[in-house]
Amino acid sequence: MKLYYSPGACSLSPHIALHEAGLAFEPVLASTKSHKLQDGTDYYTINPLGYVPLLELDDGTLLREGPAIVQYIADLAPTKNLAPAAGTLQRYRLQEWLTFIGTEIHKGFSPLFNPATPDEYKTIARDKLASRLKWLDGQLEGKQYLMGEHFGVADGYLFTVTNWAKPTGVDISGLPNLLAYRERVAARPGVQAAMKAEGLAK
Ligand SMILES: N[C@@H](CCC(=O)N[C@@H](CS)C(=O)NCC(=O)O)C(=O)O
Repeated sequence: MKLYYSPGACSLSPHIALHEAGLAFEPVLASTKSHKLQDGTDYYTINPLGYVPLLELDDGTLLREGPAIVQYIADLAPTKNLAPAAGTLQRYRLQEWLTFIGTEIHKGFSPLFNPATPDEYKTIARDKLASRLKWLDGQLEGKQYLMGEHFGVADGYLFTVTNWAKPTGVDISGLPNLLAYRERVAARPGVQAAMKAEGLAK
């Protein structure tokens, strides 16, 4: 398998999932700025949408969209408990989290990275994110991970997108459960390995 990624982008989430699953894969850097691979290939010829993550299976099949990709990875390594079994209520609970993270948090941050976003809108986006993150902080009270005791693919995704709080000026210093959770996730060897591979940790 190949994972098309850009350092620190949302593709860190499947990158973490692949390390946590212990699967063999080739990371392929696809810059979100130049939309080129390191060998100069135009990334749009691989993903016409131009964004990461993208997973290329061994038979050449392409799978897009982070929440789908991480569930596919989790299902390849069922003994790692990265996702509850398909068809169970807990699996829908995971999808509930992945959708929340994707639509309310991930895409809440996106306008803050866009230099064309007017400052007034950035203020609105930061306020909306702050309210979502405050609710999330309450949800993490007394929990190790989003789904309870086990680390799962939603945790890799939430960790990835909350990494963006600092560079975008979203203040999470008053959210003790989220801060402790982020430290717990960051300390995992699979997370460290993905961070190192992307040049985000030593
Ligand atoms: N809907 C996609 C969105 C992915 C996405 O927003 N990727 C960003 C990085 S976090 C990207 O590659 N942006 C560059 C671009 O859109 O050209 C998913 O959830 O996987």
